[in-house]
Amino acid sequence: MKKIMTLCVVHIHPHVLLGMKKRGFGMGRWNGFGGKVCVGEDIKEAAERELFEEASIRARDLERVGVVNFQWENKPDILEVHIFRVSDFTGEPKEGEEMRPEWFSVDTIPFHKMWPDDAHWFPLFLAGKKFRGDFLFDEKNAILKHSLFEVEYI
Ligand code: 6OG
Repeated sequence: MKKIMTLCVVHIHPHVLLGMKKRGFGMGRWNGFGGKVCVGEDIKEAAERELFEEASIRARDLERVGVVNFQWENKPDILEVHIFRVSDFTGEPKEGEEMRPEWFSVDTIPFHKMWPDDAHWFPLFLAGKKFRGDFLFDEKNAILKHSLFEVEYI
């Protein structure tokens, strides 16, 4: 089954805002803010809602820049994650039940404490490119196979 998800990375150069996931899927990793798309909302609305729920900020400028599919060996689910760049927002990032937000310099992004796919697509993201990709993981969340390419339109 395919699950549509969102992921917002706030990028105000030379910094990005990431959140430490405190519970559930991806716990203990830094990531952007996002989650599942609910019935009755479009993907962008879901991205805005999740950003507010997890970081207490409202996107003023967000653009979809990537779509990446994640799959695990011997598992039927496909996560189709829509990645957004947030270049302007209102409010102050605040810790919530799920995420602890923190600013990082683009030179010191903590890839060793992030999903392993991030080291692949973040350079494209930071360079302002649009991209599509597919990643296959094993049961220990190591990448078995991947493809990633830049696109003009997303
Ligand atoms: P909840 O389950 O908390 O949403 N997500 C991933 N993000 C990255 N960078 N890499 C992955 O590789 C990911 N798999 C899922 C999508 C989970 C959040 O985690 C993202 C959502 O923003 C496997 O509702």
